Parts: sequence; structure tokens; C-alpha cells
Amino acid sequence: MNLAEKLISSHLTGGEMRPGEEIGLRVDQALVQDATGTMVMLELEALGLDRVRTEVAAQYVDHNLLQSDERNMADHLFLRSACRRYGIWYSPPGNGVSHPTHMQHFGLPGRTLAGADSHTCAAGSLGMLAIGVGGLEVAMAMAGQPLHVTMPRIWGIRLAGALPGWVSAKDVILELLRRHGVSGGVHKIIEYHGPGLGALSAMDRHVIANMGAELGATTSVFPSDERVLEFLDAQGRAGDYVELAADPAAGYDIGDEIDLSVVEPLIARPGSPGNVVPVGQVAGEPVHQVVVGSSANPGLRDFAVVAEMLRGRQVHPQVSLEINPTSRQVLADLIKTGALTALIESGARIHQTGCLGCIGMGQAPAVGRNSLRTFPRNFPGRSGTHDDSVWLCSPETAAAAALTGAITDPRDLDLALPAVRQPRIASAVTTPLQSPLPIAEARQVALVKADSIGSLPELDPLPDSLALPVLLKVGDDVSTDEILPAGARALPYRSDIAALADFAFGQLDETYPQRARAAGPHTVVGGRNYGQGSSREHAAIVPRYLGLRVVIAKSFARIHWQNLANFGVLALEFADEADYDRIAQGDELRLDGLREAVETGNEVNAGGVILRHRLSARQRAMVLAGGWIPEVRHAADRASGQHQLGVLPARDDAAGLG
Ligand code: MIC
Repeated sequence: MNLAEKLISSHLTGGEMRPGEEIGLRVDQALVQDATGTMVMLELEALGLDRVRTEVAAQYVDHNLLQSDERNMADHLFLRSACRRYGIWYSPPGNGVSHPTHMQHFGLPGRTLAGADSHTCAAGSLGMLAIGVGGLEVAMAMAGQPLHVTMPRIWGIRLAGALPGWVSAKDVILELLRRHGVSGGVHKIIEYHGPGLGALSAMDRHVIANMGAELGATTSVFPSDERVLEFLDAQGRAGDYVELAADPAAGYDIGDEIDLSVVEPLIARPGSPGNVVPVGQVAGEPVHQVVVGSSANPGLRDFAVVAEMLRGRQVHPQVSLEINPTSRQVLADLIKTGALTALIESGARIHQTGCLGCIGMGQAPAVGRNSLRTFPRNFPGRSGTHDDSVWLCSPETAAAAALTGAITDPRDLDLALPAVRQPRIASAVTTPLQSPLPIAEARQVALVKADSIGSLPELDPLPDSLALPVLLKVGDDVSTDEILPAGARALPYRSDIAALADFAFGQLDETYPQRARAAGPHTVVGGRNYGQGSSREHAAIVPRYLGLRVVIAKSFARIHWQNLANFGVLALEFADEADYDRIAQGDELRLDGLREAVETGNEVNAGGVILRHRLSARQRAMVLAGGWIPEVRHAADRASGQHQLGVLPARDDAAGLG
């Protein structure tokens, strides 16, 4: 077996490991961040959970850090109280971005991790099977239920050679995006193997695994080898090391190879992480902002390399260079090694630890002014600026632009290769992580809910007949940032669906919320890879709250497709993609006999346009019930009303989830 198959088979709770089939996986660890976490905690409350059942469950506060009104801090207090109530680790604001912080404290080769954040896959860097999913699935996993995913094909990527100077891990994942685009990894696990691995540290692998999300992959997996041991040792956790690798003769469903020695500095042009070109091809474009940080380049090395390139030099006067340390640990080590002083003296602005500009929580650029970022995503408007011009690149390319004020291939600078200093043992700054309370004490804790914290909307069953106006028709690769924006204006409403509804599809059509409220039940038509990007289930809940009952698309991105089912929205695909052209915004589609069509088959006829769903029996039940929570409640009623979800056995055939 290859490593991905080993990880899957050792956690399989149900289903056959045949690509395309739904499988169930036992979940060892669960992770949420604050922007998705408030909904998860409301879901745990709605499900009547007493205490989480995963080995580790952790809540990180890393997204909603700017407190420009009372809402974000109210969310933090709610999350802390829910962690105390349900037995969850709480990482307060200031500790850092969930993914590297989770690796630091809990990363464990061979374990599974379900995370309510699409970049959860970053933990594949430590030989974990780490999958980003919607919040409700994480809530269910915390309650001890298996995680269901479509069995992916395993895509083996053999790495050979070693990266040349001025080229780093970010360029490797940009190379994959250049080759395969933003949907090249859908329903695939990317497994890295080969002799080139030895030269990539665990944090380099984090960079590569993290942005597997941008390829749409289910996750990425690296073996657990000496480089993982080195990482765990630096965290004082060498005892947690387990060696893990594919069997020597293992094969892959798909094969690919990267010769690291010929990878060159790459950059994604504005609009999509898939718009990748060599840096040299766009050299000379003026730059006004450079931001270094995020879970895509979170390691000490990623900051230190910038510091060394800037040491003794000044940031170009036209550029605002912004440093977002990813974690308290990285910040402490930047101070210890003197890198922070070099950055400060060069003119860099130092921000607090966390995601910040990566989700538009501040740092919005001026219209049309190029902003180079070491981030994972640059979907239109995600920065907070409607007509933004955000590019994605490595720390080396970012620092080169900070020095010259223009996009510059770092190899063209007259600089010596930066020598990065890293302490062998990373700073131990563990105190601020708050551990779960003992169960008796936890049961006494009341949830702290300010008025700004809403409740989950009530969801009614799927009607049998629907006359659905097409309120929006959109193109290919529409991201969840376009469906339900992040950013400093919208994020504070993540715990209040009714208020968040005003932002739905804001990037594409500001009139949608008003039109949806007036129309009631309606549909939206999309192109390929609809709903790519983040795991935010709000992108399903909010439109559903506004009356969205059916989405029709050429194809769907993995996480959003499941989120739609979780909240009772029927995801249909064109049997013949050419029919996309037969439907226009403003048309009305009549769907009759819908319940039976969903229950017994996979085809729906919308006035001559044949549409299909790919839902499993489990997903069909939730769509018919109006969503997963109503389905769990119905199933519990059927099973005599005795069960609370938190006490159900963790089996595929458990009442309510079978
Ligand atoms: C993102 O990178 O898009 C986010 C913000 O981290 C999201 C989560 C969210 O929307 O809260 C993600 O990747 O899932």
C-alpha cells in the first residue's frame, strides 16, 4: 500500500476503498478556528453534546482579530466558554494560526485530523491524514461519528533533486498549480515520495501540503521520516515520532514527478492561485504592498529569509512591507535570532500573530495597486478591496519586491544567498493554550452568549415540487469567497446568519440578498468547480437561509458540495454540460416529483434539462430532511426519542447516521 491507503485503511469504519465510493473514517483529532468555530459550537449545542470524543479537539482564535466593534471579542468569549463546556483545548488570540500551532502542539504521524478550515491538509506534512471539511462535519466528528468522504484516487508525486538557491517550497506548490490548475486535485490525495523529500523540512512540507487545498485535493500526505523527527524534537516531542512510509513496491492511481533542481521562482497573477507564471515573465510590474505570513508560509524560515535579505537594507519607499508572524513561537524565535530587529530596522511593519490580511481581516490594498503576498489565496475581493490586485509568491520573491518596489526575480538581485539561523529547539511558549476541564467541572459551565450571537436557522424538508427562479448564473471556479465573503466587514457576523445574509454573493451581485428575500425558494446556476476554496459552511447556510434550495452546476468543489447537502441544498450537475447555455438568469425552472427522484434515483428533469446528483444514501437522507441536523433529530425520534447525538456509538450504522 502507499501511505495514503495505509492511513485510510487503518481508520476505515465503513465503505469500500474504491475511488468514487463514500467511505467512513475514524477521526482522532479535530480542529476549528474562530471564523468557523462559532457555528461548530452552536451545532454541538443543538446536537446536545456532553463532551467531545476525539483524542484531541482544539479551537484556535486566529481569524477575527480586529475588534472594531463588540462582535469579535464576544465570539472569542463564547468560544472559550464552549471549549470549557465540551472538553476542547482553547488557543486564545495571539497564539497564532491554527495549522502551524496545531502541528506544534498536537501533530502526530499516523493520526487522522478533521478540521473546519480548508487548509487543515497542512498537517499531512507530518504523515497525518488531515482533511478540511465543513463545520458540521467537524462537530459530528467531535461527537464521535466517522467522517465521510468520497474515496479519492491517490496521486503519487515523486520528488527528485534539490531546490536551487532563491527557490523554495512555495515555488513547488505553485509549479503544481501551474501544471494542473485549481481543480486538478479534486477527489485526489496527493502523496509525495522520492529522493527529493530529504531536502524538505517539515515546515517546507507544510507549505506544500497546505496549498494542496488550492488544487482542490482531498488532502496531501508526506511520509514521516527524519525530517519529521527533527521537527518533533525541536518541539520537545521526539517521543511522539513514528516512522511511516509507503511500502517499497507501492503504486499510485496517478503518477507525476517534479525535478526540484529545475523549479524556478513562480508567482500567481491576481484572481486565482491557478494563474501561475514565472516571476521573470512579469518582472518590472510596480508593487505597493508586500505581506509575509499566513498558513501558506508559516515557518520561522519563511520570515528569517526575508529578514536576511533585508538585513542592513531599506524597504523601497513606495512599498508597505507587512509582517504577520504566524505564531507566538515564531515571533519569539524571530526575536531570539535577531531576525525581528533586522525586519524592524529595514522599515517593515510588524503585526500581531494570526491570519489577518489572508482573509481580508485588515491590510486591504489600494485599488489596482499590486500587493505581493506569501498567502495561499487571491480570489477576487478576498483582500477586502473590490478591485484588488493580489499576487501569491514565495518569501524570497516577496522580499525582492520589497527591496526594489517592483516584481523582481530574486535571482536577479545582487545578493548573497540568505543564511537562515534557526534554533535547534524552538521556543516553548505553551502556557497560553488552555486545556480541557475535567468533566464534572465542565458540566457546570454555561455558554457565554452575547446578543450578537445568533442561533442556527430552522431548516424545512425538501418539497416535492418547486418552481425556482434562477436568481444568479455564474461562471467557472466561483469560490466561496465570492459566495459568502470573508473580510473585516463580514467576518464579525459569522455567528449571526441573519445578519451575515446581507453579504451573500456580494462580490458577484450586490442585489442578490434583496432579490432572494423577495423571491423565496430559488436556484443558482454555476459552471465548473463551483464553490472552490474555503470550508466555510456559511457559504451553504446563508444562501439556504435566503431561500436557495437547489444549485445546478457543471461540477462542484469537494467541501462545498458536502456543505450544501449538510444544510439541505440539492446539488445537481448537468448530464450534458452544453445545457448550461440553455438556462439564463431570470428563467424559472419547474422541478416536480423531486423527493422521489432524489430518493430512488439520481436524475431530475427540469423542463427537458436533465440534471443528476451524486449523493450517497446518507446524503440523500439529509437533503430530503432539509439538512443533517433535522435528519439526526428525525432519526433520533424514530429510534424512540431517547438519544442525544453525543451518546450515540461511533459506528457507520449508528442511529441517525446510517
Ligand atoms: C480561508 O483560507 O479561506 C479560510 C478563511 O481560512 C477558510 C475558513 C473560513 O472561511 O473561515 C478556509 O480555508 O476554510
